[in-house]
Amino acid sequence: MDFISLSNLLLLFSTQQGKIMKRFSLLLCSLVFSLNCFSQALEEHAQPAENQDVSIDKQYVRATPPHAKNSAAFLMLTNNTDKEIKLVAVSSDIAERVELHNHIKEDGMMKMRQVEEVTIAANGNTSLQPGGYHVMFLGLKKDLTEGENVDIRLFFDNGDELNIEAPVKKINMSNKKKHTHTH
Ligand SMILES: [Cu+2]
Repeated sequence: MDFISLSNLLLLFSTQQGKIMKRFSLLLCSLVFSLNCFSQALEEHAQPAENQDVSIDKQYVRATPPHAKNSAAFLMLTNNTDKEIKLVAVSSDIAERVELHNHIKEDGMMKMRQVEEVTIAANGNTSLQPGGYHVMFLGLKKDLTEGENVDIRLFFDNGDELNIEAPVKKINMSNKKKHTHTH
């Protein structure tokens, strides 16, 4: 680890919560002291997978045709705690606005609606997927081409913030005609 990445790490960790600081000192412990020290500390501080309350996977962003105004991101949220956690906001540089949306059936039509939050049950998971919850990008600043990555920041009601990188993928939108977008 060179000096720059170490100082970046320090900067990153100094903005996170105490729990992560504990993780970091744990990491230092393993570097400075013996493996024995590390395994002992690990038992004391045993935490859920991925060292965080919510883990994210299967994330991707829908590729767009040229000059498209909107797109969406999909992912799976897993709650590693025994308390309910809510996803309350999302941000990204790629669009003017980023909102949480759901699809609802109204008058026999599927429509998109903005929602305040997406709940992840204790020790459960919630999928954001086509036809259901999604992260909506409104007013895209550029075309989204397959193979690119999009930086997305997720905010949770427990104060946690997660940065993820989501690959841009083409999605079969064969049922697109049935959807009406209302904002
Ligand atoms: Cu939407």
